[in-house]
Amino acid sequence: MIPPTHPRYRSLVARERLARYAAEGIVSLEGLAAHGRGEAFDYLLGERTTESALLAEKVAAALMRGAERPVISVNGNTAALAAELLAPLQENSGAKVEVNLFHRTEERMQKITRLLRDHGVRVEEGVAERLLPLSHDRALCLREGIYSADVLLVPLEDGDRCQALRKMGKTVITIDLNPLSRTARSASLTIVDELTRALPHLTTFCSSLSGEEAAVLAESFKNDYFLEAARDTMRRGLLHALD
Ligand code: PTJ
Repeated sequence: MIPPTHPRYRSLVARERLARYAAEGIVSLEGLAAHGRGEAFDYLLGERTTESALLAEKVAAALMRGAERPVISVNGNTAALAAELLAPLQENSGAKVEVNLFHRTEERMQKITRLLRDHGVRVEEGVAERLLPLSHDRALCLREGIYSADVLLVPLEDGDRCQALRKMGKTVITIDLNPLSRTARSASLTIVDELTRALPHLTTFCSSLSGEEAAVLAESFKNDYFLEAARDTMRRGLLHALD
């Protein structure tokens, strides 16, 4: 039991959760390594939502609200860390939720789907087809889900799939603590924030933005601005820590 007074309480709870879900086969072992990388970048960010990340979350909500066929793509880490945050986001954004895994097995697909459903998420069902231009199993998706989406939220994504989705003409929003990753650089919009901090903001903005404000935000953002702002915060964080 981790005491809530521990200075690193949030981080330790997240680790404990990921370890438990890894033991259950929901999170891949590779997912644990990916989380560690995320933690290192979050440390440089000051483990808080920066002003620019909050703006990116607002823009993301605007894009999702303005979409005709929004989809949230969920992997093992996202389900483990944020299953309870996805149902409210689905409710407010009107997005479909589809499970899409890098380390795909039928067993993991089922376990993750069950976990999400236990938390009130409506998960798309159907026969996955090899519809994305990728050689690995991330090419498998649902025709009426990811394949048909115009706007996709893909938290903790890998670079190849992000690029493939962009090439298909889709608007890709990612949540990635690493502003240097291929995903962060190739997405239409990158939220450089920790997943469980970002999702509640996104949910709130989906319901609070006026249609007019959403339209302006969706038209006028530049991903490079958000990446540069995150790099700048990290640069200053590092210099401060080393001083
Ligand atoms: O469940 P699966 O089989 O689909 O596998 C999922 C992982 C995460 C293993 C897979 O997609 C993967 O290998 O991802 P990458 O390429 O390591 O990218 C994950 C990115 O997410 C990295 O840039 C991390 O810094 C970042 N990241 C990790 N944890 C968080 C995060 N970003 C935001 N919030 C986090 N909690």
